[in-house]
Amino acid sequence: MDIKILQKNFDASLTDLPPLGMDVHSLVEDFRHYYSHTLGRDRNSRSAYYGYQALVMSVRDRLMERWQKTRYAYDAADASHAYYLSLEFLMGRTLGNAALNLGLDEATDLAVRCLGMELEELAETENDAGLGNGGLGRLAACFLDSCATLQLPVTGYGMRYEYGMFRQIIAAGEQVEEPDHWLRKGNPWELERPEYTQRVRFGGRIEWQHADRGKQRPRWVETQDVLAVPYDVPVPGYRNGTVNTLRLWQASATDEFNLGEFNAGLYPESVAAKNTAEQITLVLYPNDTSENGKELRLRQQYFLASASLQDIVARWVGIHGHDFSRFAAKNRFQLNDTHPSCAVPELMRLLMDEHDMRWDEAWEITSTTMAYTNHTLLPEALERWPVTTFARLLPRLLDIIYEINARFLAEVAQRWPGDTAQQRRMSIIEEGAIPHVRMAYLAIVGSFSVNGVAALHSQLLTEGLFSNFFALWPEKFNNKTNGVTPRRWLALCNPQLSNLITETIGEGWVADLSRLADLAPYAEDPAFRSRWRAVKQANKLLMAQMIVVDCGVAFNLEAIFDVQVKRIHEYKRQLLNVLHVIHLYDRLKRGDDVNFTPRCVLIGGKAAPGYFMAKRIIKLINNVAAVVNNDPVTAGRLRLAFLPNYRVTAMEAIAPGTDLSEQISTAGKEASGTGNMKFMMNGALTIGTLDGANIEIREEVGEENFFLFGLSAAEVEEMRSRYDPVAIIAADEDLRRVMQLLENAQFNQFEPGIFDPILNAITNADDPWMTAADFRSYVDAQQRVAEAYRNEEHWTRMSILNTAASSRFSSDRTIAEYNSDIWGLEAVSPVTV
Ligand code: 26Q
Repeated sequence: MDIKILQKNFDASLTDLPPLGMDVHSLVEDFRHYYSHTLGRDRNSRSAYYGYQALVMSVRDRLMERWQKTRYAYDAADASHAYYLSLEFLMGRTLGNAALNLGLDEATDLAVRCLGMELEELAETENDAGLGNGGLGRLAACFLDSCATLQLPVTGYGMRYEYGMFRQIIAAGEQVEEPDHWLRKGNPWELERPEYTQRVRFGGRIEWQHADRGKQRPRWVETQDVLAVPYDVPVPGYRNGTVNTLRLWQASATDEFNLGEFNAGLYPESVAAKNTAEQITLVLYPNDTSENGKELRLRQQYFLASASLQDIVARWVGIHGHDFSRFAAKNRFQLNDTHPSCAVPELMRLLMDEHDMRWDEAWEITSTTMAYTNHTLLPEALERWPVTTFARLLPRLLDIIYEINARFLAEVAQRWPGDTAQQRRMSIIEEGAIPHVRMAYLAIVGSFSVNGVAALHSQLLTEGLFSNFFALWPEKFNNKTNGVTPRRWLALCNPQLSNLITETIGEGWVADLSRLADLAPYAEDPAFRSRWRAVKQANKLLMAQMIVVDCGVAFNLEAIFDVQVKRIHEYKRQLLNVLHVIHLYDRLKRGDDVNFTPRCVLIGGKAAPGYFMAKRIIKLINNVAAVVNNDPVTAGRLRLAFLPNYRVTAMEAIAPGTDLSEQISTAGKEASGTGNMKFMMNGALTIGTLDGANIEIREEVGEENFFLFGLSAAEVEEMRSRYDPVAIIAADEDLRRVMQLLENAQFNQFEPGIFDPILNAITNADDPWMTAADFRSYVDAQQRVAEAYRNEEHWTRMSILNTAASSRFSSDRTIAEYNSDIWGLEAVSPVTV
């Protein structure tokens, strides 16, 4: 055949491939083809692993065609685009979610059963993509799902860490960290894109060169360069033909090794540069608060910001040439906390140094395209970088930051004439023995939008941490209460409840969670309640099976499943939870057990490897568990288990089986929380403080369906100066007994003194988390929980009402608000009907 004709057909077929079948038969065909022809396995070598591989290839083909169509549709619509820049994307597993969103869930199930295997056992072979610490990283993943479901042109930019969040093992009650080499078996969900490789520069110095009209032009020279190689991950919307992109950067050395040194016999030296370069994406930092000053972390942050912006700007230039007049109208950058905030000076640098733009024009573009989301109020968590580190690593960026600051401080001086103290307070550069760059201030000054992640959090930002900036620019500040995707966190993780909901109110709720409100009337229907209860019991059984395997503790299915899973942090007060368990244990020991409601308490979460107190709290939980679970007096009535290696996939089994969700942070400290929302969607009741999104959860479900306790944020601050935990303990018989058990080493008989730091923290008048202050109120609320649980019908009614009232906490609602208030994007459908 003539090559010309072949070529023409080939081109046409690239744009106009016939769609792959979405029916069971097409899928089974492909599955068999990949299993036997591509992987070379047969009926004598059935394996879950190869079954998984074959299934992924079949599903992936169907993602690919939609992915391409989505890109074409965005291009054709000349659509505005938003970029979600984040050092973390906590994606978890992909197969089940991809099958659900493509509408292939039943077909995949049947295909696997043709091979005599179970879908679940195949899915279990997939590692979690654990490229994040906790809430902030998982929020980014939920947001991507919602953007694709709302058909918004949004691309995630992140890091392809070779090692994700460490695997947590518990040995002798203590946390041991193991590396998470999640890519070892390969990652079938990513597509390497070497053609879009970018070069990121570090170090060196600035040389000023004469340019035309007497202008000086900076040249950044003698740099150490690192290549950024993108890997694209498809992000399917819910059954709508859209597949968006998550682009993850991997660092790669510019040269394999230094040949000169290699030839001179200096082998280790010859590969040193390669190692330094590739270190950048080697491992995720496992801290969920800023560990300040670590140079590698700043390298990571700049690497992400620079590679992403270069990629975006290069694409713009490819289409529009050097005309940037519409750039600001067409692009938005959402900064996930300050971690990617180097993007502000980096965009300035690219526009000025690489594209010849003048300051004012570059600043107009930068400050109308950047938007910043804050995720914490804790002052110690705010990012600061020593100016010296910046000067060494990113000299040109520091120059630009100084210039941004100078112009900004002039504005401050105009607004508060003569008030130099105000200038010092608001300066992007914090003066002192070691001057620092304040990344949050850089992000605020460089952005047109600054948001918190729950109503209380946003209010506290404008009243406290950022009040000066709020006074200057009130219009910049806004709230975007977090949400979670109902696809993963209800439809996928809780098929039984999903089926019951769909049977009752139809299937529209998955893409429109407001429909869940239609469930509320059924709370009064005894037959429905009984079905609801049966689903919860079935989910409790599944959860208990996991717990017995992973913790070696048998949970009683009649008991309240009382769960706190999240990062271990003093402000989250896992300690308060343990004190309550000790109190219940003490009651049983004393025979104070009339109407005792059986309770099984599960606590799970990782501690930052360098966080001493958090690790000691894990040890306490495990030691208390060992005593409580082995004492015959607790039989059938009280259990405590610590779940090792809490992660996205674990939550998928936990949320459906939980009765009681513990959201017990010191008020004013938890920015939002998102686990609280997952539990609520799955019909758990919340025991919680007036903190973060708990407040909004309570508003939505009604105070009668929420167990409130503790001081409010205002009361916490008001009480601080006169806080006297020793007096509180003395006045509270229950707390006194709990403290005595701890002091008498009931939980550390052979480990003297190990819990002294915890005892000291509780009794310290300066305890920032005021654990003792809320103990009484917490125990009383738990007593109300226990009583409520004894009335099965009433509890079930409340459970239904929680799910029914959870629609506000869909990340679809959150993203719709980001879009209408910040991004202003138009939805684009790739389906040409
Ligand atoms: C910063 C610099 C150096 C090293 C690490 C970090 C770092 C990394 C991760 C700092 C913070 C984080 C993560 C913070 C986080 O997860 N915050 C949570 O965000 C959720 C989503 O908005 C909220 O629901 C939680 O309340 C908040 O704690």
